[in-house]
Amino acid sequence: MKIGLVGFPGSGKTTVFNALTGLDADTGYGGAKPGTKNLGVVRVPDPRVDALAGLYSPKKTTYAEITFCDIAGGTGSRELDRSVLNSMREMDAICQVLCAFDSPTATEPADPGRELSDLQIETVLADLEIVERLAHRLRKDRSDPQLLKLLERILEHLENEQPVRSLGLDANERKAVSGYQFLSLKPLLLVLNVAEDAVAEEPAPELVAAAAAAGSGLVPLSAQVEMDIAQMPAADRSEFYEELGLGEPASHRFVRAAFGLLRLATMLTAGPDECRAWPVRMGSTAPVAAGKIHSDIERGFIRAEVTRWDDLVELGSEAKCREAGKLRVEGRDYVVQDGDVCHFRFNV
Ligand SMILES: Nc1nc2c(ncn2[C@@H]2O[C@H](COP(=O)(O)OP(=O)(O)O)[C@@H](O)[C@H]2O)c(=O)[nH]1
Ligand SMILES: [Mg+2]
Repeated sequence: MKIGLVGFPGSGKTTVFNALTGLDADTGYGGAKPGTKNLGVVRVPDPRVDALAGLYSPKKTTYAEITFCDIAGGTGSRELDRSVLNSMREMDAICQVLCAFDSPTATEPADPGRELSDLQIETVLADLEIVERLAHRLRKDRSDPQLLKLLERILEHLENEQPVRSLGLDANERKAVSGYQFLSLKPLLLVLNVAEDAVAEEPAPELVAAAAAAGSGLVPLSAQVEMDIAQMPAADRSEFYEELGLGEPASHRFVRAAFGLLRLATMLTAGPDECRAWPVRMGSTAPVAAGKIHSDIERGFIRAEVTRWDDLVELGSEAKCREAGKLRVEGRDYVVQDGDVCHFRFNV
């Protein structure tokens, strides 16, 4: 899964990137050329995988991963470079960093609400351009009246300056337009980058409301503090988190919010070879989830043997779970639940 960090210059994208990845990309004003990208991969911490690994002592333990892409935004203060919009299309989700700290070099006070609406307008206009062109073509050649009807609904919403995300498309409608990579339909997570001394404060109610209206989640954090701690030796970090009353690294809070926003559930597999977390879309049936592991398993799917991860850890083995009636045999219609440990039977 790939999440793009975007925002206006100086909002703190690269600082957030460093905080999330523990890397050391260059921060500061005016440095990065538009379209420059930093890439970093973060392991999703998961105590369920740890517990299963404790049980099986597997040769390999694999966590889910998120790739972060810090996309530099351009030089004007309220404009994004075209290359940024193009890079955003390649992402599974967008994280906009909103500046809420008063920076010594800024000429105006921080206005995160305005940054949110400015970027929203840019993505809405970019989508509008595509939808107008498509709708025009479909009106002319009359090849797909059903798609045209859907596009006209989207067009009207965009003309009202609303993101496609808030239109409430159903699963089939989303599928019908998924190839167009609408920017304003991509899941959006907002990071509110606050001053060091404001971490404990609740975000302003107007901003919370604006985030909700945009169909997005809001995670407040102080990027500078989090970056400084993330770059310390691991052994020193927890002391600082406690001292600052932060409890846990921002990356943990961020990753949880991102999973919820992307509507991902974690399927687990466990055994002496490997214990592993697999992110699957919520609502995935057993064969579809199995296809994440290998397309052969999806194709030859016979059944899934499912235990809950905590039952398995408590009872100690699949055999014990079977005896205790805690191992279920599920067919191809079964919808995989977050925290299911699945063992698939399949024909090759
Ligand atoms: N005081 C303070 N400064 C920050 C914070 N986050 C970023 N900065 C500073 O703001 C400047 C711009 O940050 P940077 O991450 O390079 O922004 P980008 O242009 O969005 O990548 C840098 O000098 C950072 O050190 C923060 O939470 N508090
Ligand atoms: Mg930067």
